[in-house]
Amino acid sequence: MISKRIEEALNEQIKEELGSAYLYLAMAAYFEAENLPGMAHWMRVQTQEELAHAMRIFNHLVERGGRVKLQALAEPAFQWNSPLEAFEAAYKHEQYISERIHKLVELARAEKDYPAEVMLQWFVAEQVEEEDQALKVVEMLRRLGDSGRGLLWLDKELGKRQGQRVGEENQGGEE
Ligand code: OFO
Repeated sequence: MISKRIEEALNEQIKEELGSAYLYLAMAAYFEAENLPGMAHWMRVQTQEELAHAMRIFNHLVERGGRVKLQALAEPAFQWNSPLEAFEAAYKHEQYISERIHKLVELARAEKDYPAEVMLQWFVAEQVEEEDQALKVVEMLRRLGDSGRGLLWLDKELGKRQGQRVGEENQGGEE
């Protein structure tokens, strides 16, 4: 069984992961509107990853006899002034999520919930990668400055990101 405190905290984190998916989906829509398909692709892959993160916690709760309670999501931003501003926001968001994960690990330790702690260790490592990925793009965009050609090159590069894209599941299949 799982304690009420951990159950609540994990439910809160499911909301945060779904909120991350919502934010990146909004960014995907922004990049689509800006005619930057590579960046939109990057954000669609990121959205799918966030959904998988939420489901990891969802499944953990189910396996532990906890109850999943989904919560309302805040409306994400709609517009950014530049690709740099969007990726800076993504980086900042990942730093925020890392802090939350670290707090959850502390809580799991305090409650002596070792299964939750082990499950959360995966997220600790994942967050290092999440921050690194976003920061790398921020740094490249800063280096490119106002170069339009540079932006198109980077868009192509980001379009090569591996992974499943959100919205791709039913392509060619039945609804
Ligand atoms: Fe779930 O890692 Fe990003 O937010």
